[in-house]
Amino acid sequence: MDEERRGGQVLYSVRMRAAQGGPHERGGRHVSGAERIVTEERLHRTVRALLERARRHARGDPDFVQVTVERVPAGAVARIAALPVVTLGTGAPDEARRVARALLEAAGVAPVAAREAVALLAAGPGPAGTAMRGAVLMDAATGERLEPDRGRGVRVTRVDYDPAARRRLEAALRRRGLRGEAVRRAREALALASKAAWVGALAELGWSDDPGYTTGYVAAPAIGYVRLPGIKEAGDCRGGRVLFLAAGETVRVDGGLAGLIGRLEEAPVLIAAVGRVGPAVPPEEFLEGLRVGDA
Ligand code: WAQ
Ligand code: MG
Repeated sequence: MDEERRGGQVLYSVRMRAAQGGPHERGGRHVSGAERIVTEERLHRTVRALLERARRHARGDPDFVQVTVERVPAGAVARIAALPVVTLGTGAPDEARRVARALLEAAGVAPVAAREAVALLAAGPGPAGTAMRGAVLMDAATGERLEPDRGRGVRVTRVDYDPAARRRLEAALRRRGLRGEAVRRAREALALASKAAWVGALAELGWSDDPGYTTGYVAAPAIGYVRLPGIKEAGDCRGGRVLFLAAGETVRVDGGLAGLIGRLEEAPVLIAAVGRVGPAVPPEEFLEGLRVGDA
């Protein structure tokens, strides 16, 4: 530890979760959650920022907030590249959801599973249409749900940017016109999606459960991180994330489904490189580009 400290190599995983009506495991309603991996120098201000964020959240005023700090050996942290980013010119839920299904199919998800995932997020994927705290895991071939706990889902945690990559990404997002909250949301969703892709997810679909944020995304190694404005109406509190697994392969290798869930939740990852952040593209043009790339 002393040696790690002298080299400036001690890192901390900081995780926050907040709920209303008691802790999540006692039936509290999920309000917010966030993850960071930071140096010791940034530890205190990160804890403070996550606490502030939990307490000023559009989904409500939490009466339970937990902030967990864990030291992680720097040598155990994988350094990966973020997926490239593009924004499509979608505007309304019907169109954005149709484009989401087409993107998922281009990434190798079966049409039945792509349709099921969109319908699930539209209805609220948790019990009785509530928000989950984590993601749905879905068999990309059949649409079958694979996560062990349908209320909680699987949380992709212990992922963050190194400070230089984070600055470069934020500057690139701003150059493409993102402002304020959108920069943070896109940055965090890109981190999650890039880690999930690195762990082995075939594709991902997500949009916020927060009523004011209406841009969602589809991400996959094959197509990048594709932003879809207007995927839900403002005021709608339904949303979530679906990670698609090539389940036939997944359950056979490296500890199977449990091993994959363990890596999604626990393997520490720092994003050290940022890819291209492209200008807005009309949806049909982007989909056509994928078909050409296929041929
Ligand atoms: N791991 C897995 N699932 C998660 C995690 C996580 N760490 N965090 C949130 N979720 C799930 C959970 O079911 C939430 O209810 C749902 O996702 C939505 O979370 O580029 O803000 O934080 O502008 O509300 C997309 C950004 C924003 C698009 C998504 O999600 C863009 C967003 P939220
Ligand atoms: Mg939310």
